[in-house]
Amino acid sequence: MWVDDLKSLQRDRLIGRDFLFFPEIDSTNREARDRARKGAGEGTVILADYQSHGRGRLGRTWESPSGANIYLSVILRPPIPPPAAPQITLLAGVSAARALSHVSGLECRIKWPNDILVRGKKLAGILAEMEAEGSDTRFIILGIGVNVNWGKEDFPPGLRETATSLRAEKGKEIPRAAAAAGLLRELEAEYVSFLREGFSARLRDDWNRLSGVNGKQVTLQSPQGTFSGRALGLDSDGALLVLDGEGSTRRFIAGEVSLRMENSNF
Ligand code: BT5
Repeated sequence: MWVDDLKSLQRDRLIGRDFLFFPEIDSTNREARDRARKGAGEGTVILADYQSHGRGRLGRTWESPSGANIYLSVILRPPIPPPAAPQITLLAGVSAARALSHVSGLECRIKWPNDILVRGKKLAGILAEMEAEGSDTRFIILGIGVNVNWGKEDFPPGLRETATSLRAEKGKEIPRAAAAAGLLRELEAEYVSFLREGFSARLRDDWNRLSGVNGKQVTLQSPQGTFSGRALGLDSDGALLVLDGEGSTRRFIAGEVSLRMENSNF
């Protein structure tokens, strides 16, 4: 069973020392949040084979068929102020892009703030949800969904043009245990260095190297309105810098912002 291999690999690590598997669940992020509220420890991983109500950002849905993909959530308790929480999405993006490139040989790129793309199509999504108490972050639920062996013929019609899976791109199956183990290993390494160094220049440079948006014309939708310009990359706090036609630069923090690339071929 692929999950048993995975559990034993994580036993001595921070991420995955408590590891729960559900053949079926509504949402691993919901389960992880409820457990975190009851005191479940940092590093607890909730993994599912199928989600009936997989969640994306801003009330969107994450398609989560059984037998093919990875749906997992990790409870994190970083000692950071709530405004720094989006940095967790950025470190997860670096970890996922690196791990999925490594296990598949494909070139996986980060689309700010929370997508992993291959050849311009969405392979994985990240949903980091924070709970704060005043100026303290109580916990962050880091949820990641990866399309591993989902067959193109099984994609819902609405996703055929925009989504992909490792198998669809490689033309062969990739063991889920290897993909998940690689992902958790990279997450552990990035999270441990984040705890030591915060959002470091090294992490920012790695993100910028793996970014599929830098240099591209983008349109951002935020609660404050729509803004178009050329994405320059992350600044030292992890905000995305975007240069508009008049030569002024605006900063965007991940959160309630959606980004569209004018030309998504990369
Ligand atoms: C995301 O949201 O990309 C975050 C997805 C996080 C999913 C994980 S799975 C484990 C954990 N438990 C949960 O309940 N959620 C997390 P967003 O950027 O809002 O993208 C959602 C959009 O992606 C949808 O509106 C669709 O257009 C598209 N989409 C839905 N399912 C997809 C899939 N499986 N593959 C690719 N695209 C998908």
